[in-house]
Amino acid sequence: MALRRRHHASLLLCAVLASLVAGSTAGVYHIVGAGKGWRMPPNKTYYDDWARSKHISVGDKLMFLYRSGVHNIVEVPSRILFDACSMRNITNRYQNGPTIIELTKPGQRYYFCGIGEHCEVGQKLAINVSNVAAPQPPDDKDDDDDDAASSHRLFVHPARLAAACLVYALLFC
Ligand SMILES: [Cu+2]
Repeated sequence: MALRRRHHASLLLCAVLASLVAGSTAGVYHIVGAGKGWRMPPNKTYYDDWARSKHISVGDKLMFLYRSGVHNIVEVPSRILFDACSMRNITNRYQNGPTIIELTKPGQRYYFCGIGEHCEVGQKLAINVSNVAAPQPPDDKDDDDDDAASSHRLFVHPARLAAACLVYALLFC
């Protein structure tokens, strides 16, 4: 019984890692808020500033790093609801951190934290999803720490991990 449960856990882990790898070829992962993750920010424009520095397009993924129960993510359909931190008309709610959201459509998206007064102090993110992908960074240019490139670099490691996990799955699952 215990063995069977472990079996399930490892299969699940394999599936998650495999999907991370499969996904990483399709778009760019954006870690929302960079090093701060998803939390009450040091200032009200923190996530605005973060979003402004990014080119986010269809197929990209937003990764919200937070602890379940401490923060969550709600999505609302309009700027008015977003500005008011209003949960009157939520289109999506995510509460198990970390959360990865794949952006499948172009246009404006509005997210904020629905816990306490977190939204009021600036834990909110409005983005514009473009249907044009960011240009690929050329290989022969000096490495100026392009955002897209660094996002990809972050995922080299899980890719290797997943490869190892797939081998494990083939042998033991
Ligand atoms: Cu919060």
